[in-house]
Amino acid sequence: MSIELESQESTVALRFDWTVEELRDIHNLPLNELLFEAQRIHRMFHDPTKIQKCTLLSIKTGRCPENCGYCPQSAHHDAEVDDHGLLDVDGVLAAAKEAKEAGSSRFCMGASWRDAPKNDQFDQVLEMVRGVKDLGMEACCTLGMLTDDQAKDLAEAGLTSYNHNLDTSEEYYDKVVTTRSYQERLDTLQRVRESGVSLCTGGIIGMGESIDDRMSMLVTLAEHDPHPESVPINMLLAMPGTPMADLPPVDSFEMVRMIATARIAMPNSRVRFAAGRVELSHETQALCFMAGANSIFTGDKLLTTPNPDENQDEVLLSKCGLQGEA
Ligand code: SAM
Ligand code: DTB
Ligand code: SF4
Repeated sequence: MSIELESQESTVALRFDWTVEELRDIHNLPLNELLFEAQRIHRMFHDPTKIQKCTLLSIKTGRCPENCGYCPQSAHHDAEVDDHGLLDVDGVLAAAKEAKEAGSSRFCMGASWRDAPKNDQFDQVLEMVRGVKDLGMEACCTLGMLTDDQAKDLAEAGLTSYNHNLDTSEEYYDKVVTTRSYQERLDTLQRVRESGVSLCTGGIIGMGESIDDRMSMLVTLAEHDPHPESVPINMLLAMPGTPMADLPPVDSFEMVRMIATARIAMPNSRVRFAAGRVELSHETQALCFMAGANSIFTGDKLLTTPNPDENQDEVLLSKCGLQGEA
C-alpha cells in the first residue's frame, strides 16, 4: 500500500508497508548515499533551516510500578531520582511560560505512571494542558496507558500530541520490560489516534538490540496510517542503578544511521533527536540534523537527567544556521 504525495520538487510515495529487509538495506548504505537520500526526502517535506524546540518537564517523578530496564524512575530499580508527586498547576504553567520565553514552541509533560490516574489528578493534568495551549504553545503529555475516555478528555482540553514510545521491536520487547505488553502499547496509540490527538512515538537505541530490531521498530511505527506526527529517537542514557547501567555507549554513527532511516521511512514526520545529545559533539549533532532530525529537546533537563545547557544549544543552532519554529 502506498500513497503518492505531491511536493514542490517531485513526488514521493508515503509507504506503510516497509519491510525489515528494505530498511536494513537503506540503513547500511554507504554513509554519503544514506545522508544524500535522507536530505533529498527531508527537503521535500520540511524547511531545512528550521528546527522544533520542545521543552520537557517531569510533572510526577519516580516510584513507577513498571519495570522498564532503561528507566531510572522505575520502583523496581535502585536509581536515584528526586521522587515527587504531581506538581501543582501554577508551577507547571510557570515552567511552560519560561520555556516559551526561551524560544520553545512545544511543552511536554511527563509522568511516571503505568496508566493515567482516574481521579482529580487527571483533572489537574487537563488544566495544565489547557494552560499550556493558552500560552500559545503546543501541548504534549506522556502519562502511560490511557482509556478511551481519557484520550477523549485530553483531546477536548486541546492536547496537541501524546507521547507513548514503542521503545524497541516487538521481538526484543521482553528484554526491556515485562510488566506490560507490546500490544498494550499499540492499543494506547490506537486510542490516542481515535481521539484525534496526534501521535508522538519512537524508541531507544543502545539497549543491546540488533540493527534488525531497530528496523523492526521502524516498520511498526511506519505501519501507522498516517505516520506518527513525531518520532523521538533516544540514545540510551545508561543510568546507574538500572539493569542497563553497564551497557556500552552506542556508536554515534549508529544514531546518524537510525535517524536517516527513520526520515526516509516516514518522510513527513518530525524526527526528534531526543535523549543522548548531551554525550555528543556539535559536529555529530550536525550530522544528525543532516540525516533528517528536525526536532530536539531544549532546556537544561530532560525528565530526570541533564540536557545540553541552553547557551551551548544556542551556539550549536547558530553554527548550523538552524532557527526554532515559531
Ligand atoms: N511513563 C510514561 C511512559 O513510559 O510512557 C512516560 C514517561 S517515560 C520516562 C518516556 C520515555 O522516555 C520512555 O518511553 C523512553 O523511551 C524514554 N526514556 C526513559 N528513560 C530513558 C533513558 N535512560 N534513556 C533513553 N530514553 C529514556
Ligand atoms: C522521549 O522519547 N524522550 C523523552 C520524552 N520522550 C518523554 C524522555 C527522555 C528521558 C530521558 C531520561 C530522563 O531524563 O529521565
Ligand atoms: Fe515508568 Fe515510563 Fe519509566 Fe517505564 S519509562 S518505568 S513506564 S516512567
